Amino acid sequence: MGMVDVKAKILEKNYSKAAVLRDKFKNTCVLNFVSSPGSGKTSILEKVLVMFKDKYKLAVVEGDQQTTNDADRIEATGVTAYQVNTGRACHLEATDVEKAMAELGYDLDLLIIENVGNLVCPSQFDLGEDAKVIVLSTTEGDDKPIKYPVMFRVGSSFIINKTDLLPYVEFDVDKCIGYAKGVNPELEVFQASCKTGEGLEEIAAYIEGMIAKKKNA
Ligand SMILES: Nc1nc2c(ncn2[C@@H]2O[C@H](COP(=O)(O)OP(=O)(O)OP(=O)(O)O)[C@@H](O)[C@H]2O)c(=O)[nH]1
Ligand SMILES: [Mg+2]
Repeated sequence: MGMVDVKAKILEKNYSKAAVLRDKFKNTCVLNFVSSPGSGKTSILEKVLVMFKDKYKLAVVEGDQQTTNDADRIEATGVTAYQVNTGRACHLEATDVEKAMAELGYDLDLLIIENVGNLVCPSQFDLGEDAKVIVLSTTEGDDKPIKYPVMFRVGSSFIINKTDLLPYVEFDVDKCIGYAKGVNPELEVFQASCKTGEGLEEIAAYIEGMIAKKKNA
């Protein structure tokens, strides 16, 4: 089997596993957070999920190559988290989520999956989610949406994080949003700062809307 065939087989197998997961997530809103390393995925979750923990049944699956740092950070806020270590792999696969769910159980209103920090590979692996939430921080360059268009095409929403750093970096927010919308006009865009709290209420409202949409589907 050639490399292309091997890759196609892996993706095909992942796709059917994800379909099984999606079936089991009938009553659970599932959001897959994707970004480069360090854009602030865990920071956003730490700030937003505390608003939900007494209101919804929720859990987080954390994907990193190594350490339980992110799951520990989430658990410290009182939200249940399950850490997956992917070792050499640069993305989570449906089978990782399946294993996590065996621990967490499917009786959830909201499941957040924080993918491995990587703007490329996670775009190809369906995890049974309702939406991919892309995070990009202002230190990464405003042209990322056109350099990594595959991810922006498959994403549903886009958070520009670390707006508190805008005075110190060359990052044109309007240009970045223009690029992102050029790739995917449907993207819902948010601007946020985990330092100042800007935009976090709007992100919380978006997630609550997604939970309600899933319940009423
Ligand atoms: N100035 C500033 N720093 C931030 C903000 N959000 C996160 N950070 C910092 O950015 C660094 C990375 O944040 P994380 O939340 O760990 O990022 P992540 O996307 O979860 O990282 P990985 O899981 O490794 O991909 C930390 O030092 C955070 O304190 C922000 O809005 N403003
Ligand atoms: Mg993280």
